[in-house]
Amino acid sequence: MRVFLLLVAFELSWAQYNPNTKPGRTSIVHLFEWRWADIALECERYLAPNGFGGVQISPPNENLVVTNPWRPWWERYQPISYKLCSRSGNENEFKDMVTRCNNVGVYIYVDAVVNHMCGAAAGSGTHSTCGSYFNSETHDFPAVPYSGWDFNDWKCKTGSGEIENYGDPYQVRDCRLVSLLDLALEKDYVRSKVAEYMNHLIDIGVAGFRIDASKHMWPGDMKAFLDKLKNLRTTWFAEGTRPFIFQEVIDLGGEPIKASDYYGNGRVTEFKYGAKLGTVIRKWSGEKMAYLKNWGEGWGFMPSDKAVVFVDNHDNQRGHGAGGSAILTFWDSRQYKMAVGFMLAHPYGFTRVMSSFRWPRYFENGKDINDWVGPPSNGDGSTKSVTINPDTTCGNDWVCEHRWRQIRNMVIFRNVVDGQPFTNWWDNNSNQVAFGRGNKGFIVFNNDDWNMSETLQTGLPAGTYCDVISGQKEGNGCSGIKIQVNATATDAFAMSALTAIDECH
Ligand code: QV4
Ligand code: CA
Repeated sequence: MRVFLLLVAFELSWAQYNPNTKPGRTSIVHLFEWRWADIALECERYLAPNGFGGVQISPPNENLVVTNPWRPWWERYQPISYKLCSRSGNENEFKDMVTRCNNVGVYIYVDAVVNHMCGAAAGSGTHSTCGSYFNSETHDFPAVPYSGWDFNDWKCKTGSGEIENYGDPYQVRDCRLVSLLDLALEKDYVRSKVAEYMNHLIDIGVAGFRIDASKHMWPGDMKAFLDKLKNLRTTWFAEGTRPFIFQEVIDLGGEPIKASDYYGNGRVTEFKYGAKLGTVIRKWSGEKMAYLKNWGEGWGFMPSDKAVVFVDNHDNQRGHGAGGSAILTFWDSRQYKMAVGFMLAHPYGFTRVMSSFRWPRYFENGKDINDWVGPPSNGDGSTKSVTINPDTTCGNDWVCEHRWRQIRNMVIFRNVVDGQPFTNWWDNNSNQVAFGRGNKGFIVFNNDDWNMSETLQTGLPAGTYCDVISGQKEGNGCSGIKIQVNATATDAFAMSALTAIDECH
């Protein structure tokens, strides 16, 4: 009997680390600020055919409408209610997206903002995305409903009511993050409301959650609402499947709150990953790619099976959150492609690809004063649709990094080499490196300022391969570089990635 109980407990918690993506699909993409109607189309026309496993979406619940500055992207992190009603669309559009994406095997991961409601100075009225009334002074959110008793004010001990010192875990969990009204998650009522919201999403068919601001919630309070979650819909998922959970905790070291405090609830975002990889690819602080030989836990990162990894996210691509100027983004496209290529080729962590919109970036004294600018929008504030150009890139200022050939092909590469060991590392003790993934794939990077001509051990079966960075397999040929793999070796010249699926013969 005891053994039986242990097994059940193990299965319940294990499932939350499992991203629930379809077998052979190993990455998700964050379609930041996209409309639900556009995501549904993208699942069908692009993500499913190219092997993407899922989409992280922007918060789907009703939020504060901020007009000064004009409709910033960050208004979506100020909840007013749990109605599915935002600039991305209404509940019907949300349901249509989930159904259509699920039907083509691309799953939806919701950004759940449950640590807080809107900022204390938001005021009162119906300036919210669904027109629900609220009053931030009296802490009234009748559309949930939450009232004064459901917030942490009495619990927070700082004079300002704000988090003043990240060295004090009590402040970080019980006080306000940038004035956002902090929910009393120790109350069963609040936990139930949060779980009700998340279960509503599970009923519609989502596969998991990014949990925003997890550092600002006690792991035990989170466990309490996570334990109330249902299993996923059996229309699309196996009986007994638990929602995938990944928690946003920024742990760059040096604070008492650690990413490891949260392993019991699910995976955790590994923010050291993008900060370090950016530093290496930029060759800052004496770093070089040769040092990537022991990338992963060897660099002090969390265990691979707990980590969600990414080169940049919606915060640090514009100077919010963690990582500072080391973070690589689409603005530095060549180095960015190298970083994303490295991430997708390397076995460490569960990978998330970023997909952004362009904004009028403008630095003053080292700070981007337009870091607030919201998604491409019309005069009335509604979000513009994602148009697709004849060359498959996106219009209307949507960047669509996930459609860049090198990134899309590396998403496929990761699927092909899934489960294969990290093998045949080579480096020139500088910034030329190469490695294989068993006998399925091989990748070469040249981030030095000089050409590279080497004969390398690839581990691949002999044959002719298409490099999927410079081009890809087209018909019986390669649109980019063609590489001959002899019995054991190949000549490689640039950043090249070879996969068995792109064999030319
Ligand atoms: C400001 C002052 C306050 C003041 C208040 C008065 O900072 O001290 O009391 O005005 O009105 C926006 C503004 C911010 C403003 C706040 C409240 O930028 O200046 O406070 O609203 O009106 C996003 C943005 C924030 C934004 C927030 C809410 O990044 O700038 O705040 O949304 O709209 C830490 C956390 C981590 C967090 C990261 C950014 O540990 O959890 O900071 N990351 C997540 C999300 C992020 C989001 C939040 C958390 C909050 O990824 O996008 O913040 O939900 O590292
Ligand atoms: Ca809190």
